[in-house]
Amino acid sequence: MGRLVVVSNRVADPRKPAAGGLAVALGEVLRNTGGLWFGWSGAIADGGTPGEGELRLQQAGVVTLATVDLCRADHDAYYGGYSNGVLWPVFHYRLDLADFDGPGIDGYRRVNRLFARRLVPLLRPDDVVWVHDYHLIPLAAELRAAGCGQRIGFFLHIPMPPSQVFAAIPQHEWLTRALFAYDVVGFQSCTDLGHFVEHARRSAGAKPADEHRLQAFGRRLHAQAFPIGIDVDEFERLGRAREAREAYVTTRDEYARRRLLIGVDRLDYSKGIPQRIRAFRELLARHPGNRHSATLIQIASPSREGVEAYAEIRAELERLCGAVNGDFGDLDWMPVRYIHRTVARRRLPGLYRAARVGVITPLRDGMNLVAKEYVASQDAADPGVLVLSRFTGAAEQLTEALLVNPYDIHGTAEALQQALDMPLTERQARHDALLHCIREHDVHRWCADFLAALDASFAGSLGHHGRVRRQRRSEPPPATG
Ligand code: ADQ
Repeated sequence: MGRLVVVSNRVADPRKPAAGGLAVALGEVLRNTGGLWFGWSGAIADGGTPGEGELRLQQAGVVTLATVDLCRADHDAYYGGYSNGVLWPVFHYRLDLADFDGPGIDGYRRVNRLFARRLVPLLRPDDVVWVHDYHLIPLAAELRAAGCGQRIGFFLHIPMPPSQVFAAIPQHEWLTRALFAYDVVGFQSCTDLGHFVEHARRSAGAKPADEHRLQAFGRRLHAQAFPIGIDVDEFERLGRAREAREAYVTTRDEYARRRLLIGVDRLDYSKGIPQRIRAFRELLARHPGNRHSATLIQIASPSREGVEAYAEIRAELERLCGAVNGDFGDLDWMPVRYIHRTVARRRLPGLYRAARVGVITPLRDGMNLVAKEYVASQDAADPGVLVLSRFTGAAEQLTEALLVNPYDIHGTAEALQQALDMPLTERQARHDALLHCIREHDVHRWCADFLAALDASFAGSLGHHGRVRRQRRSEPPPATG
């Protein structure tokens, strides 16, 4: 394989453990190929010119980090406007929250074009380019328009909605065409892949070429599900380290007389946190034996605070937690501990391990890695129980979890009770099966499978086209489209 070039909205220094499993896995391949990681620096240059941004190069060992600053107008339109005001809600089936009338599309387009302009001079002919996530859907089309014939793959970390939902985006045809500029497009689950294939068929008349390939717009695209995993060994190592052990002991001692449930999320409306609090309330109401005992720790890290829908969910959550504590709490027992903070990654395994139940109930989630981290952190001799939303990508794999419909508050409350009551032998059997599954589908396999498909696809597309042709850039329809 040639040099790997990773492109994502944010760039992580793969040497820093705080970067997480994805950065560790990508960092490993980047190190082996002496690769390049390209993306937004995270800096917003006030007063900068739209469509312009300085490129910075920095060495992290053998890996080159290449970042671009964005001006305020570009950042607001590309990141807050189109990526998180249109694509994120629609891809999570939330048409009600999408701001279709906003001016974001122009900035989205401009920033993708800027990234392509800055990236092209850094590329070598045999590079393999791997683009990540919804912020960068049109990047390959921009690179192709600039004459890039390299292998380019795309992985969508969030769900792919059904065709009828996706088609609500005024620019959906442009987005579909843009995806066909890649050689490989990867999805988290078979459900997501099915939605994409159906949409490509309906809106672009795409025809199946062979098992994984679709033909449309004069190109062959390899589309496949590559469920992302965690680095199980790295997470287990974290769990054995001092900070995780301290977090475990402190939490276990503090809640010695309680039965702990835990939820860990970014504070996002897709994560189903208010529904989770309502289900916990229902548990206390319907099963009074849990009073003075069951305690839910909900950690929700601040996220996209500039976007309106996020301020609303924060206020709703504070209200709900306050009401549960007011109605059910006592001088010596607070039923819900809501923490609006990011917990250090090193402490997470200890917290997960101290909890008898992991409550992971998003309304919609591409995969959900917290579910996998919870399983990896358990004591195999006395493991906790995973209660998991059936609307996560993880539910396609983690079938030994207690799968719930998070909209069904009563049903979720009953599953929480079942988890709290589950006998040891059943907990062990389920945990064993879950651990086996997350080991088999870890982040290294995800990385290797995707890159193998990208490697193989190149031969296919060359065979088809004879040589890579410079493509015309396609303009998105106006925002009102
Ligand atoms: P996210 O929506 O951010 O990711 P998720 O997969 O659950 O969701 O979490 C990613 C990482 O963030 C995990 O390693 C987790 O430990 C960490 N994290 C989450 N909340 C935290 C908190 N409060 N404090 C500390 N750490 C926290 C997107 C998609 C997901 C997909 C991932 C990876 O939305 O569906 O699983 O990308 O593809």
